[in-house]
Amino acid sequence: MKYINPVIRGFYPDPSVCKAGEYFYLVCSSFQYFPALPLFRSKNMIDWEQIGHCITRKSQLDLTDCRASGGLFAPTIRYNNGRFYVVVTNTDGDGNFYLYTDDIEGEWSEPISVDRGGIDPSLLFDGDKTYFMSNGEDDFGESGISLCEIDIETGKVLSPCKCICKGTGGRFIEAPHLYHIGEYYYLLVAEGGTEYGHTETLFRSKEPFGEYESCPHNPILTNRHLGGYTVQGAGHADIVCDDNGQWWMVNLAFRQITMWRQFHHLGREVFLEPVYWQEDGWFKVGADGTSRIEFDVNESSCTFSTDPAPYPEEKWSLDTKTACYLRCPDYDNYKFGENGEIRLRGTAEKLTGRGNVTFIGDRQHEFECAAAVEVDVKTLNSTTKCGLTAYMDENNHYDLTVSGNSEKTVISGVINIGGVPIKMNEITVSGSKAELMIKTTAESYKLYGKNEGEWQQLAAMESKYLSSEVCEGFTGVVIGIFCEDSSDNAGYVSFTVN
Ligand code: 6LW
Repeated sequence: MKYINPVIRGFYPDPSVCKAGEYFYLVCSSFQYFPALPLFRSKNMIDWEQIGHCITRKSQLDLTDCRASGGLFAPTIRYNNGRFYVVVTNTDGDGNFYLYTDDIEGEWSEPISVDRGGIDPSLLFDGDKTYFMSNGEDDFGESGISLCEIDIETGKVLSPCKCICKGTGGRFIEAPHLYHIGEYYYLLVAEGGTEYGHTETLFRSKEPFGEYESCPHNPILTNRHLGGYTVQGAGHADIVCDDNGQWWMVNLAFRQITMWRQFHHLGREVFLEPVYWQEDGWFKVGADGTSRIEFDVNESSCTFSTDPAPYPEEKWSLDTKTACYLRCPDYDNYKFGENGEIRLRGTAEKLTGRGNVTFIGDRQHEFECAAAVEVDVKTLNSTTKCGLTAYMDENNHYDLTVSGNSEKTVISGVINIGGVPIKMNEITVSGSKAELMIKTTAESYKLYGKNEGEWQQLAAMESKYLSSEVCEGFTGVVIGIFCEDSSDNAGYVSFTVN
């Protein structure tokens, strides 16, 4: 069987997976974006469909003033006795909590908090016990992966919390997942940090609280030695078994821009690796412990082909199932019409700020992407500024802005890097609509406005200035439309996504 990685492309980090009935379910982290925790479904682990989000109500999560790359870090999804659980940390709020649902297509519960520190929480359902783990300090001041038992009805901690693993020496030990398989408890953790030194390591013990022994071929997954290879940063993994008894690993990794450009701007993405159990009761992963683009998987081994990968060109759109907003959206400012029409009402909050700017976006999934929208200029106020943006965070985004009225509409290309806005070029257009387009390659963004039927380039900039290496943080580029209007009687501006 052949497949192409990433199996979910664009900013979908920290994947966690479980199986229920004929489907696999997968969640990712979402930071300052809302609705939170994108939820996917698949029958074969390769083709994933986003079916919604686990957090959809402000009562479940208030992201007011949330920092870029703050908010919700890595979640874990588990299924037990007909119920789904997702456990996660709000790094800008009350720490660790979980939600549950008995209907995966419906709403999730209100949060139940767990009075334990650390990030990257996970659960193991084991007989009548539920174990909770995270990174951080235990009750005795030891740092590493700590484990305790909780009451899954209330979230109450039932046992002392004990450090069970300190890793193999890599920095930032995190993302623990514990599995009871046969006679062993297997513990997967990430080490090395989520950048180019990322690794995944494996441990096992006959008792949940240890002693854990380290797998002789740790790290079981890393691309840190594959200099110049597209796929980097492999780690932060979870495993699951399919109906044929084949185990699979999902992990995050990212695609660097080009061979010699160690930057990534599409975020950390979801990669799939086959898992091969060994006679000694350990397992191996992927192609000799590496994450690759194109796998051909057999029962006992896999091969991979070399670059370049056949990634398609993307036509960006805004799908209400996958779209996201910043922090705490006021849904009254968004109205959805027919044929791709979206009407946005601006507020005094700006795209360059940390508030609830009127913004709706969708991830950029492919290096090569074209995003085009039209603004109905009749709907502009003299106080409106709106447009199309390739957005990494409030300080780093490339925008096409529209202002003016139906007699005189100005389209500008504005590059924001490090919080400094630089207006590149602008055009004045006439007619009933302002047409905007962002076109990307792996290395660049080009921004166009339409003038008398011709696309005119208004700005161009390298993609590396939107990368995590430059901007910092854990997210990736989201392409979106936005509207700002400081007047008291702001109206709705009509956009059409082409
Ligand atoms: C996440 C941590 C990590 O909590 O990045 O890749 C953090 N690893 O495990 C944010 O995604």
